Amino acid sequence: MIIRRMKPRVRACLWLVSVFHIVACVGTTVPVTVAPVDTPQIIHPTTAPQPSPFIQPTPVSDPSIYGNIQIKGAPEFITQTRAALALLEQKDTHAFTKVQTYVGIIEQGEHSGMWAWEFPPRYEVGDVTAFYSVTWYASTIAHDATHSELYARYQAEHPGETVPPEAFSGVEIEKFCNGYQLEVLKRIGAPQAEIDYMSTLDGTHCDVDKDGDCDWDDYQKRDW
Ligand SMILES: [Ca+2]
Ligand SMILES: [Ca+2]
Repeated sequence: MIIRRMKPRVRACLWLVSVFHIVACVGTTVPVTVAPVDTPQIIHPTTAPQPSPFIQPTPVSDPSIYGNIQIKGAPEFITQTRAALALLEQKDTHAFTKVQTYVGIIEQGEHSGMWAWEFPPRYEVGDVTAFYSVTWYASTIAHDATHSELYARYQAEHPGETVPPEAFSGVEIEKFCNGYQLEVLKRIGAPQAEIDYMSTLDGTHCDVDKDGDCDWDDYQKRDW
């Protein structure tokens, strides 16, 4: 009797449940759970910059700056120096970090030498060295950064003292820097001829006039 008063669809459903033990009827539209109602969102005003409708021009980076290093010279010197620094960055993280720490300026010059006592330390490079090859040039930057590192370390350990030449230059120091340069050449994939040449150096290459020392006369006579 109660069933009779129900809507025909519900009645049929209850009949199906009782006869076939169907646990649910298709068509029962009463929702089991209440659907979540969207709560109104409070939009706070923001001070963040809004996207500009105009495309901002990409700032043109200065090619004479590479990390902490300023490169001074002709455009082709800057290009070559960037290639050498990029090679170190890609293939030899240790050397790249050292170079970025102990060299502030790489400048095209008459000869190649490290002005470790300047602020910032400056690696002057002759064209013979810079344009010999990118691998060779990169290895010389690492070599001369080692001179600068030795200078800076002595200075840090002996505040107020003049750094003696033997702390960062001379035959023994050259041997040390050559050893490091040889490792760098291997790590950056230098040609075997450059690795072999480096292996033959005994640290006396700085004594150009062969009078037993590495002084200003030798620097002036450098053809690299
Ligand atoms: Ca000499
Ligand atoms: Ca001399």
